[in-house]
Amino acid sequence: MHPEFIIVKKDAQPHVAHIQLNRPKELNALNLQLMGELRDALKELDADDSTRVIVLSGNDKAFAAGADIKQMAGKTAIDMYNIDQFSTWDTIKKTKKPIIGAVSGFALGGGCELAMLCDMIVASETAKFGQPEIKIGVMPGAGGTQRLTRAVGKALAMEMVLTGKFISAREAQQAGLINRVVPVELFLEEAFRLAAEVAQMSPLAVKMAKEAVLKSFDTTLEEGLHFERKNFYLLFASEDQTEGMQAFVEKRAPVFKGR
Ligand code: CO8
Repeated sequence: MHPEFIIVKKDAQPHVAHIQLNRPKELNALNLQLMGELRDALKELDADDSTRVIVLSGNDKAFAAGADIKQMAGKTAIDMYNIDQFSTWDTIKKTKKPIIGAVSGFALGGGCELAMLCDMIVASETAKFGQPEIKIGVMPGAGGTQRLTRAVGKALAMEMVLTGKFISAREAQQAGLINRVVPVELFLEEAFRLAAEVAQMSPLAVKMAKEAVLKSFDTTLEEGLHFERKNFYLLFASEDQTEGMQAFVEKRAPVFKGR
């Protein structure tokens, strides 16, 4: 089945896939179908050996302006419970390969939360990040109170969540929410440049390193260090470790295979 609300290019660049959110008239509002399509595409790319890194973008005007308010407006608490849309988010969160968010324009509500599910974020100068749910009588539900607070600290997170204030790409970078800001005509190019850099590394080491960095968000330092050490040891069972170290000794570029 072809997705309707996303565009997937598996080999947008060697070893780099591109998923573009594609509901431009609705500013890429995240309805249930779009989120299901995104989940399925990420699952497929995660299982595909030729893909090492995934770039997730919207368009120049919007990464995503949030969950689809029109779809949610008439729902009851029991409807929301039964729809269980967060199981989709939980599956997306389990993607092992790195996802680079390429954000331009609005990244609001669920859109900001989706950007924060990415492992790195490249933003255009026009990007605006915000959790405006408070203005429509609710609050963030897909990690906005947790990931935002961990990224930017309590003071700014509380202000954004309680007032719905947007922050610019520059403010987001200063606060530690995103990796870099570039002119709007370059944001995709820069995201792909970063993706290409990561795609040159051992894909096994990249996945295990991502897993270990994310572990730091929900465990103690001692347990996190223990987890890191296990993954570190495990990589010594890979051909990529032999190749990487041999290549260093032989003063040549390594050829990693993900084994
Ligand atoms: N849901 C549905 N439709 C939307 C959304 C949205 N979140 N955002 C924009 N649209 C639609 C508009 O209704 C409009 O459609 P139409 O032309 O048919 O009226 C079209 O997109 C263009 O929007 P605007 O005319 O409003 O464009 P502006 O440039 O004037 O304004 C804004 C842009 C400021 C982004 C404005 O559209 C806006 O405030 N949007 C809503 C932002 C928001 O509140 N987001 C949070 C939503 S709640 C949420 O995300 C909860 C997350 C919970 C978990 C996630 C589960 C998936």
